[in-house]
Amino acid sequence: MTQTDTPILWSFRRCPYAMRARLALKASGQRVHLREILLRDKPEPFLAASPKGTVPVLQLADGSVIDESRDVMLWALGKADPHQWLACYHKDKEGVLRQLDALDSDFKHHLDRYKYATRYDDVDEAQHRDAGAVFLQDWNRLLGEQAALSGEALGLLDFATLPFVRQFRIADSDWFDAQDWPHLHRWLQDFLHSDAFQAVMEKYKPWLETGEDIAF
Ligand SMILES: N[C@@H](CCC(=O)N[C@@H](CS)C(=O)NCC(=O)O)C(=O)O
Repeated sequence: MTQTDTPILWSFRRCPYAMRARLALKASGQRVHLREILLRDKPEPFLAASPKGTVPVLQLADGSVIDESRDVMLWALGKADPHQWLACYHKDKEGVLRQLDALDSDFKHHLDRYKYATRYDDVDEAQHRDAGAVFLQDWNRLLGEQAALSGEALGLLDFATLPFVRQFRIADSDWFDAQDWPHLHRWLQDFLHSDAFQAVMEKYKPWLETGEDIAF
């Protein structure tokens, strides 16, 4: 791939959607030029590529733009999938998309209102924590029955979900760690200590400050 063929990834380190995109890009071996942004100071070229202004955004050399994290994952893994992350998707596409929908809508809804309760008017933090916990409990049960959410091995569903479970834990790690979710705790901790996670969590200065693309 020549330099000019390399896609541009607009990203924000702490965003769980951007994390799942970076995880899939790394797993696929697909190289990109990463541009770190700050959500409070979005660069013009980023907004020009995708006016909705959410990260991640992948800008391809042919001018097309992918601005949904799951589509970035599917694009990268569609190019190369050496660890068979898409096995679950090939087996049951509808089922996987349904689970991603529930994660990105219902679970995220409760996560936001639990973790960032002060940003909302009149939300009951504990109620949203408990509603999120219903998902976590279910994932713990599943992880007691099989090695991964995706089936016998970690795959698309796991790496799409893990960054959000990490966020849920960060809201109150003492409470989270005290829950009787042994399989979920092991699954999350293995991820947090994995080379795969470390590799996508390096800190970069914002592109607006440096003007430099990061070879990612
Ligand atoms: N559905 C989008 C959601 C992406 C998203 O909401 N990202 C957040 C950051 S975690 C964002 O960019 N928010 C815009 C803002 O805060 O201005 C996706 O899956 O890519």
